[in-house]
Amino acid sequence: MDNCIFCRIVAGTIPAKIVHQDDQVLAFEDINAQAPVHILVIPKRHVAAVQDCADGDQALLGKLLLTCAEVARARKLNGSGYRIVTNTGADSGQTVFHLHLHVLGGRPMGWPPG
Ligand code: IU
Repeated sequence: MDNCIFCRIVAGTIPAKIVHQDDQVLAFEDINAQAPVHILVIPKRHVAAVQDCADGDQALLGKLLLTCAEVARARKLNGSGYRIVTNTGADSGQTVFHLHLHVLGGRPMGWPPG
């Protein structure tokens, strides 16, 4: 989608600090990090949010989670722990309507989130 900022990052027309990618998923540093480690993991194909996924997206959704675990492992977060978050819709605070999983770590997290 031409007007989607994350699709532009996938296309390479907007720069990002990419930490991992394959044919289906892309992981890059969040531009406004909320923790010492803050990485976004997205599908390369445009999907607005998890609520827009269907049965046929099961493998992709699993891959996104496994990619989160992989990037967290690469940042040595396994011992201390980390958080995986996906905001869905306006009330959640979603601001970019291309599905993304936040991987946050490197500091203790509070609960419940704000
Ligand atoms: P949210 O869950 O939709 O609120 O998260 C969007 C995230 O995308 C947020 O943490 C932004 O800092 C981040 N982001 C980015 O990394 N690069 C961008 O060009 C834009 C947003 I726009």
